[in-house]
Amino acid sequence: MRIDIISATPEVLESPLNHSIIKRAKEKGLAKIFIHDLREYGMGNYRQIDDTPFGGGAGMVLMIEPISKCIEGLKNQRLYDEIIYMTPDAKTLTQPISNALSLKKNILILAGHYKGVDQRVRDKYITKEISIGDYVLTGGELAAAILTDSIVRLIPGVIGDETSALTDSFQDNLLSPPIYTRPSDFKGMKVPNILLSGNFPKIDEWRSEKAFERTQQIRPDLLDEPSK
Ligand code: 6GU
Repeated sequence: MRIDIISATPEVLESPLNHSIIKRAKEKGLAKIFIHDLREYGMGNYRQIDDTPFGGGAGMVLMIEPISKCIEGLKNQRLYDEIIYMTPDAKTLTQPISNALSLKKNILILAGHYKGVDQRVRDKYITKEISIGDYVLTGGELAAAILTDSIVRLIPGVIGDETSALTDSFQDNLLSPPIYTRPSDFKGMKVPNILLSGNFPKIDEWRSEKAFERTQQIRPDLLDEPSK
């Protein structure tokens, strides 16, 4: 799978997408991730990429021309299954969205910045808009990194233990049960006996119970949603 990301501050994307699991996925050739610096497509000597909004108001707006040049160039080279714009004024990312995107071949992600992008970019190029939650970030870069991370880890072979991506919180509308590792007794804080018992059917049952309890306490809303 190939993911292209367009950003006005590509440095912000470098570190989160060059670590541990994502880094290994790239090295194994399971995910190809390319970051494009919008500034390289900027207008004039100053490589301008943003301007003040028509009609007035605070903040700067990313211009359509640099984005258009960048997107058209990429679209000429391959067919994109989705062109995604990261913006807080969109539907919130959920696990089923990441699951669906992980099955695609080519995805293009535009990270918004400043006040946002010219509406005509959205009208002309964008096939999907995604927010990562009901709060505002300074730019869409971290949101793009989060979306990319959530997609790439689902690609078969990326996570060593094939079952682990499927047993995550949210894959079955349940939060994960508590987990423990050595020592079994930390200053009197003991690991539940059942986990030391070797009785795996009982352990599974305990984990299901705890997952349900935790979900009821922390995210009862998940129990009302249809299973995905
Ligand atoms: Cl995608 N971008 C920004 N700037 N803020 C956000 C967001 C995206 N999702 C939640 N907050």
